[in-house]
Amino acid sequence: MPDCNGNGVPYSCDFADGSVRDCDADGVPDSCDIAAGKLDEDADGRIDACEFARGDLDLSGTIDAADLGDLLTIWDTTPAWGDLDGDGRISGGDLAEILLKFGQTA
Ligand SMILES: [Ca+2]
Ligand SMILES: [Ca+2]
Ligand SMILES: [Ca+2]
Ligand SMILES: [Ca+2]
Repeated sequence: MPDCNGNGVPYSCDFADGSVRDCDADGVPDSCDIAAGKLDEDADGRIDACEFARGDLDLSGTIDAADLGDLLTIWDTTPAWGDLDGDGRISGGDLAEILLKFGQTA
């Protein structure tokens, strides 16, 4: 079994004991995904795509007014991120998701 994070434990065991996250569910620990080139611009150890998917569009760690502003900036477009309900457009469903999570930690 691969052990990309070098802790001597295969991924499957890391997952089993909850010591690693796999927020994008591709079977590779987030830390390894990031090491392999997935974006983590805010360097919090979480793949930015996952944070976007949670609604934290500015990677501040919380869902708040700034994220709402970002959503409105990309309103009615088909960007690579921010489509929280997965319908392919930034629209009312995504706004509802942000409002639902408003004030939460990403
Ligand atoms: Ca992963
Ligand atoms: Ca991040
Ligand atoms: Ca935010
Ligand atoms: Ca959408």
